[in-house]
Amino acid sequence: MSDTRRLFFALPIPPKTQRALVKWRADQFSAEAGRPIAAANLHITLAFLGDISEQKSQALQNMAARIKQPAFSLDLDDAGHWPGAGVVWLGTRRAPRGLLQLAELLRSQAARSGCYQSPLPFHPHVTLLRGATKAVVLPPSGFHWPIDFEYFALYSSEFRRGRTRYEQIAAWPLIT
Ligand code: 2AM
Repeated sequence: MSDTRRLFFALPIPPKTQRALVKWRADQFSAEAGRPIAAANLHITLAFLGDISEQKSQALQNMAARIKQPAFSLDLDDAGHWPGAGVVWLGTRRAPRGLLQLAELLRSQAARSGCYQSPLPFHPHVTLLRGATKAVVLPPSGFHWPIDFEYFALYSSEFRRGRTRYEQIAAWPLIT
């Protein structure tokens, strides 16, 4: 049996906003646009770690626990489609400095611990639909989903019985 887990650091979307987003998404996208992500799985990835050992996970959690980063808010007011990845996403036109700093710190710690980090620029986003490989009509601009983030977390991702499940392993507060 493998003793590695597929892990990532992320900002969870608060449950109330998850529920509201899922309702809004149903009005904005046709059923053919792509596969909707379950409400409980909506998040913003900060750093993807890949399949890593328990030892490496512990070392990264110890580093995460030492991060002192002020809390921040953002407005989900942007939407886009990456047809190659088949992803329809929500993002923000003005990423808060605190979010970029937190992601940069976690990604550099991950890279130093040997976790491959994509050379593509970090683009904070919430994946709304997967399998969206054909042209998609995006919501007209003018929508706003304001969110206050007060903590970040480490998640495991497991694919079981045809479903992706994320489990929160640990969480750390941002400074308020
Ligand atoms: P995505 O939503 O843009 O697909 C769990 O899989 C999370 O980690 C998802 O948010 C996913 O981003 C991200 N992720 C998965 N594989 C990744 C990779 N190779 N590089 C960066 N992020 C990845």
